[in-house]
Amino acid sequence: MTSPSTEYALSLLASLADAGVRDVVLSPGSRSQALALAAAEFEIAGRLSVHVRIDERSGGFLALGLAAETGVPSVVITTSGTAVANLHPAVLEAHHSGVPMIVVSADRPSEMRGIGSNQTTVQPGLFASAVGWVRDVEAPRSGPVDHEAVRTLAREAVAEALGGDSHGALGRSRGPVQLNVAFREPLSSGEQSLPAAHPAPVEVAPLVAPSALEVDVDPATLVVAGHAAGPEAEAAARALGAPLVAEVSSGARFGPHLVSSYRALLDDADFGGRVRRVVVFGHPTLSRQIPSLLTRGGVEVVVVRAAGAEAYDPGRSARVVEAVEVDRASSGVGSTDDAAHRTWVGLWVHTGRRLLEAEAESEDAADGPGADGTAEGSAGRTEAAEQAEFLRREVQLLRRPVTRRALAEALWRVSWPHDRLVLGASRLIRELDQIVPGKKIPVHANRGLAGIDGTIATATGIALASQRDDPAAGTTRVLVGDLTLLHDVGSMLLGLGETRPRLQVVVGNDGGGTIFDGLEVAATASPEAMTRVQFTPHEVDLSALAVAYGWQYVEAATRAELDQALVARYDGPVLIEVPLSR
Ligand SMILES: Cc1ncc(C[n+]2csc(CCOP(=O)(O)OP(=O)(O)O)c2C)c(N)n1
Ligand SMILES: [Mg+2]
Repeated sequence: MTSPSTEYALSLLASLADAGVRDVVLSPGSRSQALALAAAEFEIAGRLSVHVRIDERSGGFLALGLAAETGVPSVVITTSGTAVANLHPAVLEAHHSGVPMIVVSADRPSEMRGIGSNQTTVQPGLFASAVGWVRDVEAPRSGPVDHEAVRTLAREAVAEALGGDSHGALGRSRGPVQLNVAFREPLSSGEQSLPAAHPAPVEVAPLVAPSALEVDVDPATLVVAGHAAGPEAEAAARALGAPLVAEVSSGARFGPHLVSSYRALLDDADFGGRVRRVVVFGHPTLSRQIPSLLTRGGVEVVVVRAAGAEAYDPGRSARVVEAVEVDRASSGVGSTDDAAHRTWVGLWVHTGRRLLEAEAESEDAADGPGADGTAEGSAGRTEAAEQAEFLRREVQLLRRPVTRRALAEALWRVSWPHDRLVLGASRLIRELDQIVPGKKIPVHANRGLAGIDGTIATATGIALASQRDDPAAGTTRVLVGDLTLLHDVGSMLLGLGETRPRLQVVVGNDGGGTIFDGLEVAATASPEAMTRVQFTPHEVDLSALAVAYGWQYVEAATRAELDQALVARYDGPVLIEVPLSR
């Protein structure tokens, strides 16, 4: 005889799989045993991928990474009590970045709540406003399961996570939902008979009419692509005849309108100062120049609503629209191919490029050859001597320690559209944002709340999903600072039987959080105090951590070693440590 708990769990997982769910992340626990054991059976039957993690915080971010890559809601199953609360960071990030996720939290039945029962708290609504849809399901009783009711509930959960209602209309942003399910003893039974599959994936189609954007007669429009803006931003910049400022994780960092060194240009009166209209896609978070431009007087701001829960509107005065369509006719400007628009875009693009080149040259000069007298002019030399000199310099360069800039450049150089790049919060993502040229690399970053938590788990989810779904998928590389790695080091734990992703964790180790060295207060505060409470120094042996978790480990102290480490073939995940100076 199967228990009502197991019958219900089988029905629920079958319904979620039918509705389109593909990934289930779970952690061990007693109250959730029926769901976990059922999930294992669905995996054997090839109807769900199951990922097991001991730590729910890792599990939550793993689910976030899986959903970020697939666009399909992932399910994360927990037992009762603090286990549920450990999902909170991932749930918040999912809410703010618009990633669909279904939390299925197992709970005590109503008669056991509110009386001090073991491992029992108030679970429905635990995530407060970060979760828009919560259902508290009464513990299943004996008798046949109402499959139709379960199916409706599962479809509603999937639709809500995708930002729609059960009729498929897009109502709000994508994000996390919570299905709290009570279970009574017996909590499961060993016997499992899986309901037949009736796949009918829930689809949510946006029903919005795009708002028209006129091309300006005197060009003064700028397109900003923040995190996850997507290729629409690039297309809009071209259609509008506008320069494109695209953050590194925008998914729009390419094309002929892309502007380099945008921070300096936005600060300049002849560039940023001449902007009269900004069209924002995605969620910009990486510079102070963008919010400052959007809050300046005399600048019209159009924000195309991004995936996250809140529209980006630092000046609280933007026209927020769901989608845009460029309207050439009504502005009277037949084409953006006129001299005025070409000049406007060309100035931004060329000046930005020149600024970037000049910066690169000055960095090369700062740490380049010269100390040993090799930087003198080459007048009067033979071609062969010059060539030899050039090679000698190149070799010397390769032997140099890695700078943040060199690290960012190397990572960008080795990555291609079939790879995935994940960027942790802190200095290194900003380094990439400042210097890397346009290239269609899929870049992910948890920019909803820009936490340093969960980055390894998120990247693992992206690696696992991309490598499962795309036979041509390359390597997932995640670039993190040392504190970001240490914060989520538990996510390096891959239990026996878990798929080992093709994942490179590249850690720029400067012994603490050097981002805080750039705080204004660092100039006047006590250096000891700054070090102790902000930099938070450590001397963790990262190679020993890799050994402990059964990962491969490579130290890349020079540029040559780094290039080699990034393109080498590994069997499973690898930790690449790059020492950086504070
Ligand atoms: C969960 C969380 N806690 C704290 C912070 C604040 N924070 C931002 S960056 C940072 C330090 C990052 O250090 P590291 O990863 O070593 O990068 P570095 O700045 O040294 O390159 C901290 C603690 C945060 N963003 N998220
Ligand atoms: Mg650091």
